[in-house]
Amino acid sequence: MNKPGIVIARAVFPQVIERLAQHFEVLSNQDDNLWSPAELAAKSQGRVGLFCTASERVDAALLQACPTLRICANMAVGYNNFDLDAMTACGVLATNAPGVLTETTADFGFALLMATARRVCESEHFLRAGHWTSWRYDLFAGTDIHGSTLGILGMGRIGQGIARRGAHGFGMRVIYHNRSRLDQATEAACGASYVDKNELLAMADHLVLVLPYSAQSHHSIGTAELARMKPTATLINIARGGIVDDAALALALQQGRLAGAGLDVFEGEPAVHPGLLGASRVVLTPHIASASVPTRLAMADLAADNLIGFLVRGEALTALNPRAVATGSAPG
Ligand code: 8YV
Repeated sequence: MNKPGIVIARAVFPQVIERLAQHFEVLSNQDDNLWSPAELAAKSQGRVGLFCTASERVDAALLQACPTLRICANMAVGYNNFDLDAMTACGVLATNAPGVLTETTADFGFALLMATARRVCESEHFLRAGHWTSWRYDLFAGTDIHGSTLGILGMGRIGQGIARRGAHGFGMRVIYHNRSRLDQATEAACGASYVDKNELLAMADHLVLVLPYSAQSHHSIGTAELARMKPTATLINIARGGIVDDAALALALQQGRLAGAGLDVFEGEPAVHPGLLGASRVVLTPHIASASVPTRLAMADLAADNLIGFLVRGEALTALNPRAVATGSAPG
């Protein structure tokens, strides 16, 4: 009997492909070619499952072109690449990969914060370029982390992980803003206090962005918000490109209205705003906050578990739109 077909849109750990191949006929993209939307639709023809990353857009056009698709499993916790309404309307289940990347991503948020505040990257470039000829009292003097005020915008799992590190590891005063306030016990465990967004902007010495991207969070940090921040503050974005207005940030850095920025995500990535590439007190990384080997494997395994769980047993682990299966009209 023929196995049902699935497609894996990007290169992934071979052992994950082997596991999926026990259940499915797998078309994978181990060469990691970046498929256009038309190529993705062509590769998905006649297949019931799509294993994708945040780089692949799943929208009405794709779903209409691929009426046999029943599930799209994202190897990412963020799912702004999914048009959830369209998926639900077409009866296509959407899954993401929450939980497994929380601590690794929070670690990286802190790495970026520390590298930015303590000017790790620019000082390393200076040394490698052979400019280090003598000690100076103010050579790459940065800002302190311990004892400072850590602001967090977006207080989901990863935000809470960053808060715990700041409050309990570095003796920071932690303040946060979120759509909804945490319960008292969670606030106490994180050592964090709720403030409104303007207070957060004005009080933070280091502001970390960890909120999901949506039309509502687009340019949550733009010219007006940057103007409210301390000129000595740093801004860290490990959430999504588009949450920060990168042109406004580049200008603020150029005008000395902010001490520095640590950025793992960018508007229009992998392209990076030239004003950010040219800025000195900026640490730039290529969307790697979740990139430890064990965590990336756990993310891939969870996406695979969702495909196997749903297509073999009828139940996914981390469904975003479970209604889709009850109300959808996709062929079985
Ligand atoms: C992913 C991420 O590595 O999980 C997310 O939302 O941003 C990253 O951890 C990336 O999106 C690839 O899917």
